[in-house]
Amino acid sequence: MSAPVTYSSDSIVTIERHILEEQKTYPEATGVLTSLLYDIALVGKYIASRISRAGLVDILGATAAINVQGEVVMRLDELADETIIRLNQHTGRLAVMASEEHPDIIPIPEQYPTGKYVLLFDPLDGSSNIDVNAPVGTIFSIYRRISEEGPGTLSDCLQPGKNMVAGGYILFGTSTMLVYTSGNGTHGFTLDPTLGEFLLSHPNIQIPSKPKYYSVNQGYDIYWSEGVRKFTEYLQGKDGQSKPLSSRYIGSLVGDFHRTLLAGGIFYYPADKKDPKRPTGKLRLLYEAAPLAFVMAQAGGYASDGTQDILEIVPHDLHQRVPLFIGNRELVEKAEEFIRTYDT
Ligand code: P6P
Repeated sequence: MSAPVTYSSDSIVTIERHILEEQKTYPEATGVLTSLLYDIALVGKYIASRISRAGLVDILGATAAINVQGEVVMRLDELADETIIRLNQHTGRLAVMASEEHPDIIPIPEQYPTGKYVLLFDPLDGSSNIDVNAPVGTIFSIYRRISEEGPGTLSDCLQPGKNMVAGGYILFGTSTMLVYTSGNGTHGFTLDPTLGEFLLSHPNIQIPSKPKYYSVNQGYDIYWSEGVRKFTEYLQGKDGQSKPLSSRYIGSLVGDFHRTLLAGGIFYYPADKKDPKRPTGKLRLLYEAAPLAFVMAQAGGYASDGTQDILEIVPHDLHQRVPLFIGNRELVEKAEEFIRTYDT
């Protein structure tokens, strides 16, 4: 890993310039990944423009469509999904795509050339929060294809997070931010809507060493394991040893993750017994836990399923769910310790 790119404090750096500077640190780079990241930024600008008007234009309200997760699909979900597909399918950069909104892999139409990368994404996570104006986000991960050539395959998509070439998210909140890593540190860019540019606002993000918040849906603690309950009591200072952490929970993964990354602490969505069809919890490995784990690892944090590093898990299914504990390493490892002690 080469040293992260740095800039003088008074320079205005667009995401395009930052990505180009990063590309220069890889002599073998051909610029395809750079262009792919440009396209992700373009997706962010486009969706931001539509979301900011969501309250005004009649695109609120759920469609009749139900996605593969059995969740009612909001029209903005479909818009984000279609936008990402349409912006990327013809470029010749991708071998295959996969989306939370599609049960199977999304092949590149045969009239277009295929490329060497794989794009997995959750087009608009937390979309149930749109109607209440809470933050929502797009999460993406990029891999190199494993198959030699021609149409990409399911195996190209089922790679462990440690193979990821780049990953990140676009947060549509009080401002629109794009946070990504390509293995050279984690960097945040804020969209200046007047310029239509993502500007470098958070270079080389590092999770604060002093945790501030813990973030979990405590409404479901009756469904948790003993270890998770004990860990939560530890975070609340009920063991008499530790100071309590403050609690924050939005119910939108990208918003809860971003706060954890910038303020320090831990977010977790544990395995729960709420739904027998979902014994490992609600969050998906490929396009939620793994990209966020890569971003967090590059920011000095850690992500686990409660027993192992998220980035080491080899997926067996596109929409596989995993328990997720992500944030300061000391807290995530503490969760693993409680689970090892009480649940095994
Ligand atoms: P719960 C949103 O639906 C989502 O997929 C994530 O964005 C969020 O972290 C989680 O579900 C919230 O789930 O069960 O706490 O409402």
